[in-house]
This record gives sequence, C-alpha cells and structure tokens, in this order.
Amino acid sequence: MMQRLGPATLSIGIGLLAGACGSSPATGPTTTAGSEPNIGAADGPAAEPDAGAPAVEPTQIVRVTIVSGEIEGKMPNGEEWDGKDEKSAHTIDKSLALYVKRHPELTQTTSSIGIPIDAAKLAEEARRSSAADPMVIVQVDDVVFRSPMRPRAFNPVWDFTLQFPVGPGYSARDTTVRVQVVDYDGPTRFDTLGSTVISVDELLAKPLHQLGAFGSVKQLTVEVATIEVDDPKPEPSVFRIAVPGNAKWTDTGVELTAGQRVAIDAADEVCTSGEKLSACSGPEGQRKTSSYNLPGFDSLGHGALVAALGDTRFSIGRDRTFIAPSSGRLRLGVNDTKSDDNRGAYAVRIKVDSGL
Ligand SMILES: [Ca+2]
Ligand SMILES: [Ca+2]
Repeated sequence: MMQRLGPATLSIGIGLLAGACGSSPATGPTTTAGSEPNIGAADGPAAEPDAGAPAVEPTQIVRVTIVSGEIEGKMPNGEEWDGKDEKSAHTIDKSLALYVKRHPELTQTTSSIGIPIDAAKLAEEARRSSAADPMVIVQVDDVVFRSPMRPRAFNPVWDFTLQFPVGPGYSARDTTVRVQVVDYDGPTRFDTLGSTVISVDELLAKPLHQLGAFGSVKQLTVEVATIEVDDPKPEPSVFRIAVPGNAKWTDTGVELTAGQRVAIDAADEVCTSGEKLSACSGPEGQRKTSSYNLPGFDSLGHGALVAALGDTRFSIGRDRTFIAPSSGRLRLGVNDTKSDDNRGAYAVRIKVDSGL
C-alpha cells in the first residue's frame, strides 16, 4: 500500500546526527573544538536578519524535548482543579491563539485541540475529571509548537520533541524560548498553569534542565541536543502513499518532529456517497460541508484531504507547505465520518525537509 521513495531515514538524515548527543562532546568525526555547540559564547556578530540577503543555511538544529512535569495537586486558591469552573467562559488561551495564528493549516480546528483522533472519549473524561490535563506550548521566535494533552495527569510525561534552526538569518542564541503549561478544560477552554522563559543560549549550556517552580508547575524536565547541519544539506525525504476514501485514517509511516518543514500535495478523486457523482471531488473537497464532516473540520469542504499528528488536526487540501505544528506519526484522512460508502483514493506525495 505504501511506497517510499528516497532515503528510508525519517526526519533528519543520519549524517546530521553527529554531535546530537549533547552529553558527549567528542561525538562524530566532524566535531572539532570549533564546531562544538558554542556554549555560553558571545561569539561573532549577532544573527541580523538582512532583508535583501539570500537565504542562508542554518548551521545547527536545536532539538528540545519537553520530557515530563510535576503539577501542584491543588489550585493556588486551595481548591480542587476545575472544581467550580463552569461559570466562567474562557476564551481560547492567548498562547494557543498565537499557535493557531502562526500555523494557518490549523485554521478552524481549535474545537478539536487536545482530542486525539482515535480517542475522542479521552477529552470528554478530561473535561469531567478534577485533575490537571496539561499540555505544553513552546514559542521560539514567532513559531509556536504544542505538545499533546495528557489527561488527568499531575505528573505528566509528554516526551515531546520540537526543533528549530540556529544560525545566520535564523534564531539567534539570545532568542527567548517561552514555555507555557496550560490545563485543558474543554474545547477552547484553558487555564494557564504557569509559564517561564529561557534563552537558547541557556538551553544549550547543558543537555538536561529542571525548570521550575513556576506558577502551579513544580518542575519541568527538558532535554536539549544539537545537530550540526551538513553542507550541502541532505535532499528532502519523499514519500508517496495512497489515501483511500473508505479508510478512517491512513498511517503514512512518516514521523514528524515539530518544527520540520513539510510539503504535501495530492491528486485524484474520492467520492463520499457511493455512485453519486455530485459527491466526488479532488483533495480540495466538495463545495459543500456535511454533518458527516470530521470533528474539527466542520467548515471544510466534505471529502477534503486532512491530516493529524496525535491530537493535532489540520487541513491539507490539494497542497500545503507547513512547519509541523506538533510531533508524532503523520496520518491522513478524508473529511467524512461515514467512510464505508466511499470510493476512490487520493494519491499523496509528502516531502519532509531534512535540514529545515
Ligand atoms: Ca482540566
Ligand atoms: Ca461517506
């Protein structure tokens, strides 16, 4: 069913992994004193984005893993979590709003944030419980990433990795990274548990950080690794798969890390109602919506190509280039909950940029 072209190595090419272990500086033949992460060094001129300059390759990729956390068992006022929360109509958290704004592919999917595509009841349980249901939002420069939600967890393990480039024209080492932990209270309802800031330079100073306490977050464990970017950088990995209209979700086998640049394009036709020709369309979807649209895609054309990474959903349509908003196995689907009467398949090409 799935045909892979290009290197079988996902995400970052193996060649890039030299020096990825922050704890062992003598890794790999390319690691010399000069190419080591410039820990704490105020080296050279700052990365000044020069408007007219040609694009410069990043020299390093920083990989940050939000491993786990520890949340206070009570709210600051001593009450149980979410004890009497129903009266206040929160709007979507400011950081989440920015997250959605910075990722156009997430447009109109906010009602499904935190709901995994294969465990819809999880969110319902989280909503009813009086425990914290934390997720982490990380902002680097103007790019924002989100970890999956961990329902009913005062000791959540996210194991959420994101990456960003460092080098001329990219994030500078004095860039501030903002880490915010929020509690999921239902669609578009979130409480801030705490937020903290740390610079890229501080992050790179050691491979393991214990952040906190901040707000109701007692502790947050963060791992950091750097990857030297090969010159020339490896070719993107390309995968071709078929997304059948009569499948719920199709596992592409492609693992994405938040921050990777991905381009997806699709062709061919899917019909969402047996032989009815008016219910056939390309990956952009039909001109109409339907009560059978998937959760989170209510206003998207029926039958359109959509994607999911864990509990993050987004629309693809005929083509979409994006920076992965979260991490995990990429799954693709057709915007139709009643898939058993569907015909046809979309032919999809996924291009994952190896070195950003
Ligand atoms: Ca909650
Ligand atoms: Ca159908």
